[in-house]
Amino acid sequence: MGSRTAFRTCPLCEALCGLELTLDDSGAVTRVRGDREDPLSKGFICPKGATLGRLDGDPDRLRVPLVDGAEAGWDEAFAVVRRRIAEVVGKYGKDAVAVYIGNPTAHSVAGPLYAGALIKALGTRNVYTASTADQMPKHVSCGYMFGDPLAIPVPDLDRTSHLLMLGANPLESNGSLCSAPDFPGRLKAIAARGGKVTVVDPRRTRTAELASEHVFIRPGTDAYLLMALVHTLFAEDLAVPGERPVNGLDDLRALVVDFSPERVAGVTGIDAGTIRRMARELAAAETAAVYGRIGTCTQAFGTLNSWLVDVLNVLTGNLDREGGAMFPRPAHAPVYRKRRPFTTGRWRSRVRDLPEVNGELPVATLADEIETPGEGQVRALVTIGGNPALSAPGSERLDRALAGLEFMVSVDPYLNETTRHAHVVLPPPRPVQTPHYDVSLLGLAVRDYVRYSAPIVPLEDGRPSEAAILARLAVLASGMDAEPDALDEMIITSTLGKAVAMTGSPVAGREPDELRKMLADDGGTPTEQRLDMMLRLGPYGDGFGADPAGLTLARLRTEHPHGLDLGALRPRLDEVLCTASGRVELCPPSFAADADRLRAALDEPADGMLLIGRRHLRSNNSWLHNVPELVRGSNTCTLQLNPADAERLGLAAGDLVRVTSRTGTLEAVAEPTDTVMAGVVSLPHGWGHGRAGTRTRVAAENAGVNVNAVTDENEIDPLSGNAVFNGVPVTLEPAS
Ligand SMILES: Nc1nc2c(c(=O)[nH]1)N[C@H]1C(S)=C(S)[C@@H](COP(=O)(O)OP(=O)(O)OC[C@H]3O[C@@H](n4cnc5c(=O)[nH]c(N)nc54)[C@H](O)[C@@H]3O)O[C@H]1N2
Ligand SMILES: Nc1nc2c(c(=O)[nH]1)N[C@H]1C(S)=C(S)[C@@H](COP(=O)(O)OP(=O)(O)OC[C@H]3O[C@@H](n4cnc5c(=O)[nH]c(N)nc54)[C@H](O)[C@@H]3O)O[C@H]1N2
Ligand code: SF4
Ligand SMILES: [Mo]
Repeated sequence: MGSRTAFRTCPLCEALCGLELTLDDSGAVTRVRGDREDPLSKGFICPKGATLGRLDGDPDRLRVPLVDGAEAGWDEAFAVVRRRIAEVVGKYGKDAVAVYIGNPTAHSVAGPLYAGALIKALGTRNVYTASTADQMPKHVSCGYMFGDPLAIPVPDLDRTSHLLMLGANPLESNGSLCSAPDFPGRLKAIAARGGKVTVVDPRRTRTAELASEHVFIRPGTDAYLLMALVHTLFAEDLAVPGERPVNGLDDLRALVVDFSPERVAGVTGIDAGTIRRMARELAAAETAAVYGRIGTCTQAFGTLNSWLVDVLNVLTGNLDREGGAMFPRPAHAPVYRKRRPFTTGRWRSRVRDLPEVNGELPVATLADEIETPGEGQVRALVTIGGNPALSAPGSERLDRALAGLEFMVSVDPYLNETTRHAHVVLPPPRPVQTPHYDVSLLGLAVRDYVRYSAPIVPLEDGRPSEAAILARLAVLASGMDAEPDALDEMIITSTLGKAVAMTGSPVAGREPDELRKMLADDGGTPTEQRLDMMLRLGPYGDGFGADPAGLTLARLRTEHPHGLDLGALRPRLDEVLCTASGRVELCPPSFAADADRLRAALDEPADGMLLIGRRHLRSNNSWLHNVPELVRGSNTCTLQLNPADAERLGLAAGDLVRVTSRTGTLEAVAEPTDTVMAGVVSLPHGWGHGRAGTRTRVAAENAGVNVNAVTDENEIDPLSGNAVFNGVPVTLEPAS
């Protein structure tokens, strides 16, 4: 049998590795290797990427729509969705239809390009995403500090000489809000060039082991540590923001006065001398970057943490300079765009009165909105690539709530814990049939880089791409009687219309029809034409011929099939900054006010056992447990605890332990290990498979337990609405 080779970006995690796939005549993937010619990943690959072929060819993947559990044609399935959504809107109004968008949507072209149109067409305020179970605090902190929630500085890994990393474990996760293939190699290189990596984590992770120094911290107390670091910089005259335009320096100085290293040592478990040394090292380093990830976001003080991380970057003069924390410049995002300064709370949730953030409401309150009767109650749900029945805080309650919806439609390749509740499931095609361009992630990469992967295997007749599925949902939700392509046409027309009217745009003053024709002349699907438009209007684009050497999608496809390196990150704060004041806001009033909550909790540290999460290299949230190669071997869904705690509780390795919290109870296998600090227990998320009505056979045999049965949907970071997965108070006892 013949075979062929194709190249594409791995769609599974934020590392953006280039892959080399071998396919047989039938279009099945027979081998996956790292693409050595990819200028960013240079052949790096992990076990997940290596098994992409198994995921792609998974026999449990749905091939046709399901309507009430039975296979159906596409037209029939869309007709049911149209009718049922119209019914719910007719009876209860637009807010009765909620949307939940999950993590894989951030890795697709379809999500960023079409989900917004769907939300607009539905006209609902009930928008939920995995962001409020993840990085929303970072959006809020960057929104208020820099004016743009998407202006997230990333550590300049390849040039920094000092990296302070909190709540991140890139040796398992491969990095997040910092796209860097071979993150481990890049960390090792810091030490090799004489630099230092310090890791702050309640567990001695593989990343901590690789680091120059590991500092244990009590879960949920990073804000105290960060406050004390800022305190020390001021107290020792080490705060030097340099030329950067900043506001609020004096307010900040006053705010941190109470948080001396001595004052926070007890609550954090870190002695004052260590904190002071950490601050001095940060200030003394030639270049340094502070980087906080999910361990610091999914906390009661998630926004304060995310803010203070960048405060440290500013105060040590490292924001927006080589080797510090820098803003990538994605090729598809126009820099001439006008932006309104960021604000939250433009509307509030009905039941718990929680503020809207970034156009959405906290997933932690989705169950409230479904269960609580009254005007505006959620009666229908659209999910796109999400599994909140496992991933949301307090998810067992949400799982029950989903069962009570009048209508639910899911765009998802699997019948899993969430989609089993859907009346209609619309499966997107296989990864190799799907175009790939990282709209959401290229703006977080450690070098400016761009890559487009065209589909390798054509779609079967009549099978829509995921983009076409979302476009069709948007069109039907708007009540239009049009083809899905009409949506792309509207968006292209409106974008070009704005671009020609805007000073500073590369096409200012030109004729939109002429530009439209140039896109059409290059061919491609409507989705590709939109990508082409974005690239051509972007900072490296050809400006529709204005810069003949500039980027177009066609050029990227034909001349750079392995991706294109656009260089190391360059300072660009002036391009990014869009606060009302035009300066970096170092001490936004709502953050300063939230520091009162921090101060209040200082004298009442949580006692008892605290639960945190963890990730394993061979897993990816809830949905790679159906790949045999990734679940083979020892059980990773164990409750890790310190040997001293295990002994006190009479638990030995392999014993079943009952974990109880305010919201529920679960039983897990105990794994005593001194990598976890005393008083802390850790259980990974994304498990708890094998439920009735699911169709993921391998996962069912490796079910594990759902940690979110004991996390608490009532606990959130108030500024961002983000879920609190770390520092959950639990009690333990041997299970009989
Ligand atoms: N293999 C694999 N890779 C993944 C994923 C996966 O599930 N598996 N998921 C992807 C997704 S969606 C994301 S968002 C990223 C996340 O990427 P990372 O942020 O790197 O995620 P984790 O590996 O969970 O690392 C978080 C660390 O925070 C620590 N931690 C817990 N509580 C606290 C605390 O209170 N303070 C501090 N300082 N640390 C704490 C944990 O012990 C853990 O080591 O990973 C992505 N990559
Ligand atoms: N306790 C605890 N809970 C957590 C976390 C934690 O650290 N601890 N982490 C949180 C984080 S960071 C995240 S991001 C969330 C993730 O939360 P979710 O996004 O809700 O959950 P996933 O497990 O990523 O589910 C992904 C879904 O997308 C589907 N899917 C896969 N590929 C595609 C595709 O190409 N198209 C479409 N349409 N669907 C696809 C899968 O079948 C699956 O149903 O979980 C959060 N939950
Ligand atoms: S590190 Fe991430 S992007 Fe790279 S191969 Fe693994 S899953 Fe894919
Ligand atoms: Mo995530």
